[in-house]
Parts: sequence; structure tokens; C-alpha cells
Amino acid sequence: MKISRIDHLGIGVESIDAVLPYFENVLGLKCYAVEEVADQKVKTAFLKVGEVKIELLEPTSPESAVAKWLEKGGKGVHHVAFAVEDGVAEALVEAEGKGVRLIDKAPRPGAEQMMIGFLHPKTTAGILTEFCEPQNK
Ligand code: CMX
Repeated sequence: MKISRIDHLGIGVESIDAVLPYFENVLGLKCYAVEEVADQKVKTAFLKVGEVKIELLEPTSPESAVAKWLEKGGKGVHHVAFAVEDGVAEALVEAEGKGVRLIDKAPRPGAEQMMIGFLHPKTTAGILTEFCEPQNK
């Protein structure tokens, strides 16, 4: 696989509205998009730091992976997303071939018209890891 950069850091929060003033008024970052990702049961808000994005993640259902993570005491960075140049599907196959446990066997739609796929944190140094690429390359 060819990872070109960190695309974004996913940060899990109970409420985007409650934490946005910290990111905007203290850090001086600007929220440029808010989007609900029904497939992942989250509302997202994006801010840019140079090339890297911060994705705030607020659960929209108690069934959301982020809701469960928050409920179990999760705080702060929820996942790290790497941009893969040669395709999420290919990267997932390669990772699985090297012994990594997949959460997603195939790419799924994510925010910002990206295709995404997750690796299980138990096999990725404890970091919930996402691969992503634009849907229409
Ligand atoms: N980072 C690191 N470890 C995590 C984690 C996270 N974000 N979420 C869960 N874990 C760990 C737990 O601590 C637990 O470890 P222990 O067994 O040592 O306690 C282990 O993973 C299993 O966790 P669990 O609480 O039993 O939860 P589940 O197995 O039900 O789900 C996971 C865990 C990662 C499979 C699930 O959260 C998932 O499928 N995530 C991928 C999808 C996702 O996160 N979507 C939201 C973002 C979408 C977006 O960005 O658009």
C-alpha cells in the first residue's frame, strides 16, 4: 500500500457544539463543514490544520461505535485516518494478508465523499486505524 499522509484525526465528543469554541476561539481553527454520516451513525465537523484535518465525531445513535466508545470512558483521539493512494480495497487486502484484523472487509462510504475502511485496534498498536480515498478519483 502507499500511504501518502495522515488525512485526519477523528476526535470523539458528546457534543460538537460544546467543543467547537475551543477549536475555533482558542486554537483559531475554522469549522468548514458539518455532515451526518448515516452509515456510521455520527455527525461530523471538519477543521483544517495545514494538510491534516480534524474530524469531530458526535454519535447520532446509542448504537454508534463512537457512542459505545464514549460510554466506556473513551476521550480525545478516537482514530487516525491514513490516505492511501492505491485504493482502500487493496490496502485492506494487503493488511489482512499481513495478519491484521479487519473491521471492514470492503470499503464503505464516509464523510467528505470518501471511501473508508477500518482496521481493528487490537492488531494495530492500539490505534483504531482508518484507510481513506476520495470516492471519485
Ligand atoms: N481506539 C482504540 N481502541 C479501541 C477503540 C478506539 N477507538 N474502540 C474500541 N477499542 C478497543 C476497546 O478498548 C476494547 O479493548 P479491550 O478488549 O482491551 O477492552 C476493544 O477495542 C474492543 O472494543 P469493544 O468496546 O468491545 O467495542 P466493539 O468491539 O463493540 O467495537 C470497534 C470496537 C473498534 C470494532 C468499533 O468501534 C468499530 O467498528 N469501529 C469502526 C467504525 C467507527 O469507529 N466509526 C466511527 C467513525 C466513523 C467516521 O469517521 O466516519
